[in-house]
Amino acid sequence: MAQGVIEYKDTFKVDPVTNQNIQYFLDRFYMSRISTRMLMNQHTLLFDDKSGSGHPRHIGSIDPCCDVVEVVNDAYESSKLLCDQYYLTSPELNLTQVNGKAPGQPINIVYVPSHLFHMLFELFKNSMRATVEFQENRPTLSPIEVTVVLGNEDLAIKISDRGGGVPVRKIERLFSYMYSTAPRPDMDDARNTPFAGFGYGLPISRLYARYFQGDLNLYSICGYGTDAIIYLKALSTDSIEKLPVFNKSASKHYQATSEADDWCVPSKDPKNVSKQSAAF
Ligand code: P4A
Repeated sequence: MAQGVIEYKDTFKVDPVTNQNIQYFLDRFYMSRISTRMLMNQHTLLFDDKSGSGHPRHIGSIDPCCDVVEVVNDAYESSKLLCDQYYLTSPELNLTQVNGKAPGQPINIVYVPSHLFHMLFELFKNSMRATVEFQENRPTLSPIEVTVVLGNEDLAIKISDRGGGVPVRKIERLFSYMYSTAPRPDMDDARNTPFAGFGYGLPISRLYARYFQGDLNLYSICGYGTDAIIYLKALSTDSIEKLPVFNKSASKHYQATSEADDWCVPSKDPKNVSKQSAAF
């Protein structure tokens, strides 16, 4: 898929309409893929003759008592391993947990731990990279602050870093298949192999969150740092599989986009500034 996007970009120019169409198509395509893989996985895990394989508490890949903080720690440690290997340093983890439903009790939800790990690992890699690169001249690195909160309806995981942040204008691009597709960096350069290459990490992570009715958002303060928040449903009765449908409304998405924009575009050409002010 990425190769296809690269070849498209090499042949045609990148425009907002194409970006929107590719985003719409690939979000739905990858959501179908997440669902298909989940179904295949459940089948093989549940009907495999090798009884006793897999976790005794799990139902296929679903953990009915998923320890969220444990997955956060696992994902942090895995990302830290990579970060130490490439930068010879890594930020510490500062974790706060608030169980708003049962104060003082551990935080457990019904969830697929591998999906949660995937999202957290991606966000930790981003936060570590931003922190190490932004604070390279400092003697100590600011820790990554993680807050896990279980409420009545939502479970939220906030990952805050002091990695310098991203301008608001560029946030959407971090989730764009088209803008984040770039030819792979030279594999000989060890520093550029696993830690770089933004790839599809963020858009796919957001799909994992949305797959069970959650979401993944980035709130960045340019010049300071970034907060990434994963929202999941606290109740398994709300965690319903989200799937695309392929109908008339879906095909309409590709047709109606060539019309003119319904918002004016500010001109960046300084020659036009006086003309615009004159109009007022
Ligand atoms: N600031 N903040 C983030 C990044 C920068 C960031 C960043 C420069 C940009 C690109 C990148 C990795 C990090 C962050 C947390 C996030 C996402 C972005 O979850 O601190 O890879 C190309």
